[in-house]
Amino acid sequence: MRALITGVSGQDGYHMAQLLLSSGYEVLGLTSNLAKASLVFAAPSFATICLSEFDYRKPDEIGRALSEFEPDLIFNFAALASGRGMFDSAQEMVELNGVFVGNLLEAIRLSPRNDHISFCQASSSEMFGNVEICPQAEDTPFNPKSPYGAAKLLAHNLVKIYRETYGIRCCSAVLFNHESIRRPENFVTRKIATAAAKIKLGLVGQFSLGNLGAKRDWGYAPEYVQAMHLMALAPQSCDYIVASGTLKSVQYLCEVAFGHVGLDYRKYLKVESQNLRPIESKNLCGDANKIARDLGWRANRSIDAVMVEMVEFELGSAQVQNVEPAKS
Ligand code: G4F
Repeated sequence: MRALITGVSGQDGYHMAQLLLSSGYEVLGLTSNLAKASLVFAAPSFATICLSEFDYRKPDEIGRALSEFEPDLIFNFAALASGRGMFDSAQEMVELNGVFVGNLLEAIRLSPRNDHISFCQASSSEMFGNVEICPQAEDTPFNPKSPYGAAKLLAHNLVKIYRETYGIRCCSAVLFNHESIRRPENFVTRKIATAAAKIKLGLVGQFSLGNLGAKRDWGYAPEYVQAMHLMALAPQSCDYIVASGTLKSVQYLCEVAFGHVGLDYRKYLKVESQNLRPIESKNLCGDANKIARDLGWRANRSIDAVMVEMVEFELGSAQVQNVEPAKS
């Protein structure tokens, strides 16, 4: 089997590549930054991944990639994300997170192999915005509050339209927050884990966050790509909520991470307005019963365990970076 992954060097692209390669797939990873992707996949375990530089603004390129590589499965993680950046450049956001998915679906529709392709889109809980209904299920109405959420909703709707109108095998996974050691530095879990490790090692004296009271439904990224893999293989294409069903605050994550290294986060934290959002999506908590019923998927690893794993990883990385170079 052949799988194509867009946005391959991001957190989810990385975990999906790892899952598929270990399951025997041939994998083509598309990236807008080949140098970065080559570093990400430099480990010997990734020797067989094929990486290709890709311009997401050129609609023809995706058609060419489909006809040259002939994938059976396609996973789209190419997206501008995130953090406060959910409110940056609405135009770029709509082009990459929305219009590109339209181009991808159109390329699948026009492919002579379209019967053999199954496509899974990484949708987002940000599409719900500030919802009254909690938890959110597949039939909860969307009401995005950020350009990021609005662009993801465009893509989500296009997937549904191509499935229902043209019979394309395509689905969207409505992913709630999911974390791992591959999270980029601008996300709150990574910020907290790095701060706990560096403060413990005496490398920095303080750290800054925004809204400590913000609550999210946090899960473990490697499990969430497993859910998408199951969805892409399912005989019936269908959208699913992929979530843990548990709400925790940013403050709670600080307590877990700093508690793990025996520190009180309150002594080191500065709340800074630059980390606050113009609007905060609220009550984002997913009801993942449908995917549990249909495909047997459930979130297992708690965010507490994920935070501990992230702190341990950061302790290891910070120590390696601070080892004195050997004297010749
Ligand atoms: O870690 P975050 O930046 O993730 P966010 O914005 O929720 O986005 C992630 O989850 C979405 C799914 O719901 C995905 F669509 C998206 O691609 C991405 O995976 O922020 C989480 C929470 C927010 O409530 C934010 O206000 O943490 C709060 N927060 C508090 N202080 C902070 C900070 N977030 C960041 N990034 N930095 C802070 O200093």
